[in-house]
This record gives sequence, structure tokens and C-alpha cells, in this order.
Amino acid sequence: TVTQYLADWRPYPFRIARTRLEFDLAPRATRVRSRIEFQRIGPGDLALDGAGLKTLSLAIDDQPLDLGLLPAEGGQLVIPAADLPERFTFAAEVEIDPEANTALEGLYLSGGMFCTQCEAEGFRHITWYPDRPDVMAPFEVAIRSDQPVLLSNGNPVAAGPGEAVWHDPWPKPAYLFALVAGDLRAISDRFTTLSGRSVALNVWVRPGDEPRAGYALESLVRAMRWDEQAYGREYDLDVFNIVAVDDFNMGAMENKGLNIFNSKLVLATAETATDGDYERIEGVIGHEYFHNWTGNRITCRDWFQLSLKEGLTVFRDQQFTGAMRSAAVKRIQDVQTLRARQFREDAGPLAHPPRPDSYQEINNFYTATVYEKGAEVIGMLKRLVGDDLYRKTLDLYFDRHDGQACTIEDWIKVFEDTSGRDLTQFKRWYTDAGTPRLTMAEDWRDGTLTLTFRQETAPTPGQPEKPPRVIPIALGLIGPNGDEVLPTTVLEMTEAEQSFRFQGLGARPVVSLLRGFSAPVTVAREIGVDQQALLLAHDTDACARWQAGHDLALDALVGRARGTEAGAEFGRAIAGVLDDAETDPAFAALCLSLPGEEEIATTLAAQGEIPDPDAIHAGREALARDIAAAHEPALARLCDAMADPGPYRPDAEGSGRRSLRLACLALLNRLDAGARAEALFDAAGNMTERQGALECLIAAGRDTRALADFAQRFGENRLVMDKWFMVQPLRAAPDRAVARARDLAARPDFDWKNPNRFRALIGGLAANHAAFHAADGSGYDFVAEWLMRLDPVNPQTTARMTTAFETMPRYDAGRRAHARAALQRIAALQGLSRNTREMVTRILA
Ligand code: HT7
Ligand code: ZN
Repeated sequence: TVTQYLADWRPYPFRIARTRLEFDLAPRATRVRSRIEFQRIGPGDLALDGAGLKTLSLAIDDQPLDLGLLPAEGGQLVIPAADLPERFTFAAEVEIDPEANTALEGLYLSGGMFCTQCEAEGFRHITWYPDRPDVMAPFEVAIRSDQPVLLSNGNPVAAGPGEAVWHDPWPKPAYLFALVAGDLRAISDRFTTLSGRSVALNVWVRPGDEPRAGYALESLVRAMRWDEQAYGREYDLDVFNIVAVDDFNMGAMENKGLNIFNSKLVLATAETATDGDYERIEGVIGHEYFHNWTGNRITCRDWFQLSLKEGLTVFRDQQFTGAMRSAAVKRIQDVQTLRARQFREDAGPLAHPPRPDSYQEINNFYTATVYEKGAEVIGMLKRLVGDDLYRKTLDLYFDRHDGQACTIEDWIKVFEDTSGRDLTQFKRWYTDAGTPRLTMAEDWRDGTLTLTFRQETAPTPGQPEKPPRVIPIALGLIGPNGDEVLPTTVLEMTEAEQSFRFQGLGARPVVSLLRGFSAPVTVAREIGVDQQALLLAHDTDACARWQAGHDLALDALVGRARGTEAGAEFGRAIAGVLDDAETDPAFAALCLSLPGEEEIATTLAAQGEIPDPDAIHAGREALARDIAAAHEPALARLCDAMADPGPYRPDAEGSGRRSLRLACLALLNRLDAGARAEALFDAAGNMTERQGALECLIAAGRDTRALADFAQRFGENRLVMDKWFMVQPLRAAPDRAVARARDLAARPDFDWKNPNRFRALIGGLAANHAAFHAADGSGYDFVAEWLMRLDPVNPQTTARMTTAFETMPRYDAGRRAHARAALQRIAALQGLSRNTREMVTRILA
């Protein structure tokens, strides 16, 4: 297996003036003819990437090349520099088999529709090409097929029966190439850009799905408008096409002018999609659209720089969702996701920095660290330079680097140039793995509060030393009567230990720490429950206020997992939340939703204990029951008060009310064994309520009728049935979940080659903490069995799902032995993919 190193990057010795492609589409034998106009710009051979191609001919300036030049085992085709003039046209004709392409990388078939996925290195499965992001070219693409709709990047040039020609004038790397051919219908709109250009917008779906595509189209219009207002970025082609496909390895792909989406991120109606689905659709439509500038116009020099486009684009989509909905709620949700996914990654064997310096398989680096931590790093830069300078810096970035393939250094440099700061130390956020642990000690005397911070980062694989980083610490001070005595102030910590002094204070205040979650760090501080309750009641910063309640809940849950009766303080704090719930239902719902079992396990592990999944589950159930019993009347009243007054709207207000209703229901469910949930399930007017009620019924073990009813209503709808497959292993009692997952896997409609269905069932079980980590190893065995089955079919999805095992090192010896044995069985599989091998090896190391 070959390891790629950042340090080995060398410039490509040729520029491409034009790339022309001709496709004759056929499911088993598609012909691809290419003509690529090269011009030398530096010394070196011509190296072209190819994989799984049946090469029929090769030529330079129409002179046939000997096919004996082809590499024996796939890989690079190298034509020596001595055989090449300064300028030349390379031509190739190859044959590929889209129907056999179950890996969904390159050109493949999804439900009879031809589509492509070329990021990161899929284009080499289509034809011979310099498949690296720093080689950019304008593309002209001709498609011949009997499929009615033929799409590629850029603007349409010509279309006739059985043929279409597309031209993309914007130079792009091969990973942004796309082609779609199928029986599709569009719902359409037009958008007039800031400078007055009219753009045709189309969302293409299968016939019959048109009524479910409206929200995606509206989201696109909102995203285009927002990018003009917030970043001054206009769209740059005559058309913008989005296509929904059912078989897709990830969420969506930003191909220039032709975004391809997993259909679950396009199709939605109130009856079939939850509030969460709607929010994700809006966010991901925005994300892919925003890539047009941060990713496409300015792309990455090499794949080590992936966070340059992904971190920035996630940051932009988070801002967009915050602007469209509630900024505070969005921030809290993002913090929850970061902690659940990225902190977990940073704490385990797969830890890596946002800019890794080596990899074996780049597809394994589309991670929470590259995406979500990458976005946090940008948030810190913005906080350090301020909003106005951030905007100026981004303007400079777009001006200076438009049309280029860039590095993280280029990105840091624009900030240095606009702010005059030296960001050498800040760059560690990109190069160093691990989550810094911030501790704060307080000293109070004579009206002066001295805060002493220490930062420490544990070693991560390959990085034993962790020098201190720049940490922006946003804080405020709350007086004993609840008044804010110091508004938000940003401290810049640069040393391993540093003190900051606040003078002239009348009475000892409570520190509202890490406001807005100003840095991706964990925090340890001495704080009493009364102070936490004061912050929960009075903090002006929503993030810090939520954090105070969350910490109270976590303390209680950790105590319960240890077998104590902890939770009285949290119970009292809940009374205040319930009293105030109608002021901001979405916020109240966040406070009422108990931290999950995985987070409790993480907290125990961080305190040096071995988490016991069964005790965590039992303790959490007991606390939920006690809270419900103590507050039953208020919970029941709120649950009814939050019923939908009018037609369903997937906006912040409506979804906030529904989330509060479901949070109350989940607690009451512990008392009434599913009685209320059953009533809501039967009366539900939308999928948010129906799914929420169904999850409660499964948890209560009262689900037979509801599951049958659900399958009867939605049996024909793949996306809705994915939910049905997911919630059963996820919400079933831990001692029954594996058996249930096995039964579901035996059903004929468990179409496991479809990534959405596979992730629903296998991922559903892996997310049921106590079931996946069952002491007898049955959860590990089930997941490993299915990963071994999927690997030869779809290595990318298999490899990504091995991350279920990344927390293995923190459990007891018995569980660790079961998990290791399961991973070793995967590692021993004949012909195991490079993707999965890399992941399993890193987890086992
Ligand atoms: N940039 C896109 C990444 C992506 C992808 C990567 C590997 C394999 C399949 C993939 N599909 C999409 C999506 C994005 O982050 O916007
Ligand atoms: Zn992206």
C-alpha cells in the first residue's frame, strides 16, 4: 500500500488549454473518447491516472501510441518527456462498464440513470487524465444516449435527439466533472444576479417526484441571494442544475453548474420529511452552492488542503442556516455535532489534524476534523480579526486567488496581510491534531478576579508533542443578582499558562465562559451547582446558558452511571426551564433533551474511568423517569400547548414548537409506557411528529401496530422506509436491538447495496450505544459481518462506517477483546479494499 505525503507534492509540468470528451453511453460498455490539449510549463514526463479502464487506443497529435505503454495493474500511464513536443493533443478511447460499478465512484448507474461521482479520484475511472486538483481546464462534453435528459457541467451548447453538447468555460479540475443521463423531470425557476444576469435554475428528479422538490429549489434561491449579500459572490453560468439520485456515497457533490445530490437531501414533503430533514436540505443545498466560489473558482492544490474548501464552506453553510433560522439554536446544534463527532475522532486512534500530512486513501479523510473542526478554525479567525476585517479578508482571498488551486498557507496569508498579525502560531490549529483541554482557576480578592488558564493537549498518533495554541476565549461576567457586569470580551491565550485580571468588581461574579463556544476545546473548571443554575437562568449568551444546563445534566447522568441518586439540582433547574419554555421553545427543547449515552461514556472516560454501557443506559433511563415524575403536569401541559396550531411550516418557529413537544413526550414516555406517543402517532399531521412518536413507541416496546401502519403507508417510499429501518435498531431496548437488526437484515427489502439503506440499519445499530457495545460482543459481530459483506461492493461506505469502532480503546478488556476480534476478522478478509484496510489498521494500532 502506498502512502502519499504532503511533502512530496510537485507542480504538474503541463497546463491544459482544453479538454474535450465524447460519451457514447451504454450500461455495460460506455465509450469515452478524449482529446486533451497540453502545453508544457515545466520539466517532467506526462503522467496520466487511470483505473479499471479498457483502453482501445491512445495517440499524441493523432499518432497512435503503443498500448504496451499501459501500466500492468492500473495506475499511471507515463509518457517520457523526450517523446513529447511543447504543445500536443493527447487522445484516448476507452470503454467502461457503469452497470458493474457498485462502488459509486466514476460513472455508474442509479435506478437506470447514468450519473458520476468524481471527487476525490473518481475521474480516473472514466478516462486517462491528470486526476489531481491543481490541473484545471475548460471542458467541452458531448453525450450520446437514448436517455431523454443529458446533462454536464457549464452551459448547454447544442441539444438534439440522442445528443447534447455542454461547454464549461471556467477552468476546473477533473474532480468537478459531472455527467447525468436519465428519464428526469425538472422543477424550475429563474434567478437574477446582483449584476442583473438571469440564471435558469432546475432541480431534476424522477417522474412523479416533482411535488417533493419545491423546498430544495426555494432553498437554492435563498442560498444564492444570501451569498450575494453576505459575501458579495455572484453565480457565473447561465444555468444551475441540481439532480437527485438514490444511490450516493455521501450527501451531495458540488460539480460545477451540475450539483448531484443524494435524493434524501432534495425530496421533502410534510408527510415524508422531518424538520431535521428540511433543515439539512436547506443547509446542504447552500453548502454545495457556496462551493461555487469556495472550492470551484478557488480550489485546492492537493488533497491535503481539503479543509481549505470544506472547512470554509461548512462555516459558510452554518452562517447561512443561522441567518435563515435561529442563530443561537444553530450554534448550539453545531457545538453538539462537533463534540459528538469531532472530539470523539480527536480522542481516538483516528485523530488527525485538519490538514493531514499523509494518507493512504484520501476518501478516508472526508472527516469531522477536516469539515467541522476546519469550520471552527475559521470561526476563530473571524473572532480574532473581527467581522469587518473578516469580510475584507475574504474579498482579498477571492480577488487574489480566483482561478487558482491554493493551500492553507495562501489562506492564512490573506488574513496576515489584512490584519497585520503574525499567524504562525495560529497555524497549529491546521497542523496539530487533538482537542486542547482548557482549565480555569479563579482567585477573588479585593474586588479583583484573576483567572488563570492552562491549556494541554494529549498526544495523538504520530504527534507526541503539543505546543500551545492561540485560543480565543470569549467570556462575560454575571453578578450574583443575575445582571451582566462584563459584556462579552475576547481574551487571546497564547501560552501554556496565562492569567487575566478583572478589577473594580463590587461582588464576586460568575464567569460565563467560552461564550458562543469561541474555541474547539474542552473546559474544566470548579463551579458550584448554584453558579451553574445562575448561568442557566441569567446568562445573556445562549451557548453558555445552554452549556450550564447541559453540564448540570451531565453531572447528574455521570453520577447515575456510577450508581448514585444524583440529579436533584438538575431537577430543580428543569423547573425554571419549563416555566420559561414558551419564550423560546427550541432552546427549552435543547435543555430538556438529556445528553446521550455516548456523551456520558466520553465524560466518564475523560475522568479516567472505564464506562459501563449498561450502567449508563440504566442510569439515564432512571434520571429521565425521575425528571418526568417530578414535572409531569408541566410537561403534559407544554406537550399539548405545543401542538401545531396551523398548517405545517418547516421554519424555525414551527420546528421549535415541535421539538419542544417531542422533548416533553420523550420524558413522559417513561411514565405512561407509550400511551401519549400512540395517540400522537395516530393523530400526526407530519413526519416530524410521526417519527418522534414512533421512536417513543419503540423505546417503550409498544410498537407492533405503529410499525405495521408506517410500513403500510410508506412501503413504496424508499427514503421514508430508510427511517423505518433506522429507528428500530436505534431505539430498541439494548438487549433486543441486535436480534431486531438481524431480523430486519433478513428482509427482502433490506437493499443493502443502497448506501442509504445500509447506513440506516447498520448505522442505526452502531448508534445504539448499549446495544453496539453489548458485553457479549454481539453488536460488534453484527456490524463487522455486514462491513465484510459490503467491502467488495462499496469500499468507500464500508471504510467510513468502520469509525463505529473508533472508541473501542476506552471500554473494558472483555469488550475490547470482542471489538479487536471483529476488526481482525475484517482485516483478514481476502481482497480487502485499500479504504477499509487503512481504517482498520489505524483503529487496531
Ligand atoms: N465535496 C463533496 C465531497 C464528496 C465526496 C467525497 C468522497 C466520495 C464521495 C463524495 N461525494 C461528495 C461534498 C461536499 O463536501 O460538499
Ligand atoms: Zn463540501
